[in-house]
Amino acid sequence: CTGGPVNTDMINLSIDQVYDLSVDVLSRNGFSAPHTAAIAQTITAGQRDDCQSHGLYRLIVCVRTLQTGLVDPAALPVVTHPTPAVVQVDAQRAYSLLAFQEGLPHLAEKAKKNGIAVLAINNCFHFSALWPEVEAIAALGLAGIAMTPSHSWVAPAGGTRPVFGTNPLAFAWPRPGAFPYVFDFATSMVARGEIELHRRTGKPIPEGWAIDKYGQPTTDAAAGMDGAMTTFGSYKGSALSTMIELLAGPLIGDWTSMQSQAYDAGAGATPLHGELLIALDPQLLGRGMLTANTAAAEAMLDAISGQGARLPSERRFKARAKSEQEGVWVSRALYDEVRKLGKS
Ligand code: NDP
Ligand code: PYC
Repeated sequence: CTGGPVNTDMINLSIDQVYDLSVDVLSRNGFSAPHTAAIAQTITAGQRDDCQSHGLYRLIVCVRTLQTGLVDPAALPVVTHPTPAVVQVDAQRAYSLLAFQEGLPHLAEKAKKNGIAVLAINNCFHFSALWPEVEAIAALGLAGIAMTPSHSWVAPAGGTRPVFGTNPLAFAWPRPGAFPYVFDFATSMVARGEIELHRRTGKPIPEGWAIDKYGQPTTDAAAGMDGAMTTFGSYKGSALSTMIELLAGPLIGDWTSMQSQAYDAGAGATPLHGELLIALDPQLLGRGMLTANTAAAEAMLDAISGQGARLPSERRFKARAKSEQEGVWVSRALYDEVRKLGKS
């Protein structure tokens, strides 16, 4: 989700301006106040952290999806408690973010009672990066894992026809007095949003990201979107993506990416499916040695960064600090397109 270089075609916005613009676009287009706030917060966080594929650009996708009539802009999530360690939130075909907000306190409470807990979100349209959610879990002192399917855009390693979604996997580990350790990546070579941004700006994509509809490697973003994206790490990414389909799909009574794609039937809406989140409590699982365990974890993480290797999310945390000081840079073309969506 990395950003591009800053140049004269870009304009500077404060973080508050990004949030206000998001609220304006979402509310004018018909999202209810709670959904508007939840979506605007996540889009603002994405732009602030220089995650261009999941920042302001996603407003265009949200509005386009709303115009298909498929997403419910106001449905309230319904929370149930099937077991002491499981909270299930039915998003009722609205976007996922309000369902996550509703489910998070229950997830944390259950993890702190049981050592481990699961939040299953069902029936949600899902456009967002997963790091804000695992970071929120880590902020409560818990380790967090999140995963979700999407639309079947990605071919399995060794194949040429799309089966998997871009299926992100995110993990956060709470660290004393520091940002948590966080990774969050698509199990495809890149997020679909990244290829879409290349297509929109007419840039070629690097070799290896996608194949065309004849199964041939391509550097043409549109041809790659018509064909199939590839998994990262060959058969390893393919297997991880399969796991995500199973755990965040049939395991929790929800759709695979193929089912989401079939339901969409060419409408071009955000994918509709489930999301699985797992929280683990280091206090309860650590055999009473929290201080020693934390020290061991810190020593291991320091051994990574101590040799100059960068930790995932370091770029993002640096971007966050910079944005908080200087605001964010947005391409004028994107800004103009987004602003038009807010005009009634
Ligand atoms: P990237 O390949 O850009 O990076 C993903 C992760 O790897 C980040 O944690 C990033 O940290 C880290 N990273 C990148 N480069 C390095 C490096 N050199 N050393 C160490 N760590 C590194 O992202 P993707 O294109 O795979 O995914 C982007 C986003 O898209 C994710 O947030 C994901 O959740 C979202 N997404 C959402 C989907 C959905 O259905 N909702 C579907 C697919 C993706 P940093 O951020 O600091 O660069
Ligand atoms: O960028 O791959 C992606 C994506 C799919 C759904 C939301 N983001």
